Amino acid sequence: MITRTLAIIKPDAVNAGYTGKILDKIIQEDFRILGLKQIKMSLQRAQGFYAVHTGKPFFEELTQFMSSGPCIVLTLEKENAVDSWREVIGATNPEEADEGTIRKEFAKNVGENAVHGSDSDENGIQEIAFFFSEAELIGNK
Ligand code: FUP
Repeated sequence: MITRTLAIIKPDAVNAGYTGKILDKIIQEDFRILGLKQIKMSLQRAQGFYAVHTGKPFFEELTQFMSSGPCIVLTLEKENAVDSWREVIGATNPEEADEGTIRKEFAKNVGENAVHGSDSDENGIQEIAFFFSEAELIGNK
């Protein structure tokens, strides 16, 4: 089934100049880009996006980091988009990520790990709506 996932190029990767290489990978892997924009989240917005992690030991560091600089947020569409994108990005901790994955290549550590991907179709729909209005999602059929 053709589904959607949210993807984020995180501040570490944007600041390091990896945006072009990561976008190229997205295109090479045949994802259809329905939406793409650069944003800078306030701390409050980052806390809202990661609300599911509230109270976890890494929450403070994570939300500070995600609001520290620019992110590129994308809505991607593909057959089985969530799993497909998670395969391309690799494990949360780059030390555990497979060769050839984005996190293996570009992530610094488990906290500053270059990219985000939704973890289910339902969460993907919610996360996309967190950043994009319907009018901002443009197909290229
Ligand atoms: P993922 O779905 O791979 O992005 O991973 P999680 O949803 O488990 O975690 C979300 C973010 O929290 C990670 F991208 C980075 C941060 N995190 C840490 O900093 N330390 C951890 O031990 C786990 C997650």
